[in-house]
Amino acid sequence: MLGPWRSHNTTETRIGFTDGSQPNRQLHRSALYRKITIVGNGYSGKTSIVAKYASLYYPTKDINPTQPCTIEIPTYADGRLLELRIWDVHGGEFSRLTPLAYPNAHVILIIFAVNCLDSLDNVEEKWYPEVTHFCGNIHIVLVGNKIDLRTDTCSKSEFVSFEVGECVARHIGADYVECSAVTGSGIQAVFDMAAKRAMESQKVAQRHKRCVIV
Ligand SMILES: Nc1nc2c(ncn2[C@@H]2O[C@H](COP(=O)(O)OP(=O)(O)O)[C@@H](O)[C@H]2O)c(=O)[nH]1
Ligand SMILES: [Mg+2]
Repeated sequence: MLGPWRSHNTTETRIGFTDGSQPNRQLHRSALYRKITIVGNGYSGKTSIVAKYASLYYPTKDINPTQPCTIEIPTYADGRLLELRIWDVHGGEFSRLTPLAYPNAHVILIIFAVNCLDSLDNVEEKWYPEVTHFCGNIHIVLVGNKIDLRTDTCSKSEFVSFEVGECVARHIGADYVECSAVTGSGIQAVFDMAAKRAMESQKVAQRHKRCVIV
């Protein structure tokens, strides 16, 4: 079983094994590094998705939404750590960080909320053009979030179906995954897909400084 083993700062989550053993130092030094950038309409659940994923590995850690979140996971292949640096692109007062989030990304997650048709419309009208502008031909994973609301009988929203989400994904050449940051359903699958696509990227892995001063 995986579990927390060390953390450096408020945004960094490192995991090891619940029996208390720590990853081999030599292997740690040769950790693989991949950058995942997350975009999408405000309120679609980007920050919640990152927080939920981090909580699977380090349940008590707070995520600082102004900084990238780093999660290290042991890879299945050879026990080396895969360091996922996750950039959650913010709107509003933090939008000036957006240009920092795109360079050297290995995979992009575009998030929309299945209870918000506008957020899906913006996938093709805003986010896909912006991503291709900054990143060219990069792997994209389209993520339909808030699927828990589909079963909410009080909700009066019109929902995006799996088929429609998948169709938009096909249109922009992306993979399609659905999740709920509230229940955790599908969260692991989102990042498994992201990590898989990031590992397929031929781009040379370039590390960035660990802190962003805003
Ligand atoms: N029901 C439901 N609410 C969610 C889900 N993910 C996020 N939210 C809520 O949606 C709101 C916006 O989430 P946030 O992560 O801040 O969105 P961001 O602006 O894209 O980062 C918050 O009130 C969250 O609690 C989800 O999967 N299901
Ligand atoms: Mg946010």
